[in-house]
Amino acid sequence: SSPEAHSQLPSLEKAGILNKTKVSENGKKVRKNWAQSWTVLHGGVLTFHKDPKSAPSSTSMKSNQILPEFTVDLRGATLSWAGKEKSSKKNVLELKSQNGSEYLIQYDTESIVTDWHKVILDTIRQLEQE
Ligand code: I3S
Repeated sequence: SSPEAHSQLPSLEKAGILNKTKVSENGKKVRKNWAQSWTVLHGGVLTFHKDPKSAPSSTSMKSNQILPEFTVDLRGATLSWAGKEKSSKKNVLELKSQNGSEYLIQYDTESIVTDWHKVILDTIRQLEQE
């Protein structure tokens, strides 16, 4: 592809509420911690924000402030529907980043998850084309 195409960020954008947990970090399993997250896809990066309810409220940090918790670079990432062995929840996606972190993404409304599945997969494919 052309240098111009390479410098172009993926155009797909989406935001919404999902349930998410990290399940491994740098190839090492970590304990699940399911929490709701304001999730934003922009520029080929998925950002999960902290649940405002769980954020510490101090004088310097208003409890209603939305703070990023994890960012996942979708370049080289893989996405699949998680099997029953990964979670007892329904509509669960498994996202693996190139650097060896794995996340589960879930929402009880199936159409919400199928929409995210499509947009994340399309973004991964856009990044592969560069
Ligand atoms: O894969 P696991 O270990 O069965 O995941 C469950 C646990 O993380 C559980 O918490 P603790 O065992 O740490 O207390 C969570 O409450 C469950 O939600 C996890 O399983 P699901 O099937 O919901 O992903």
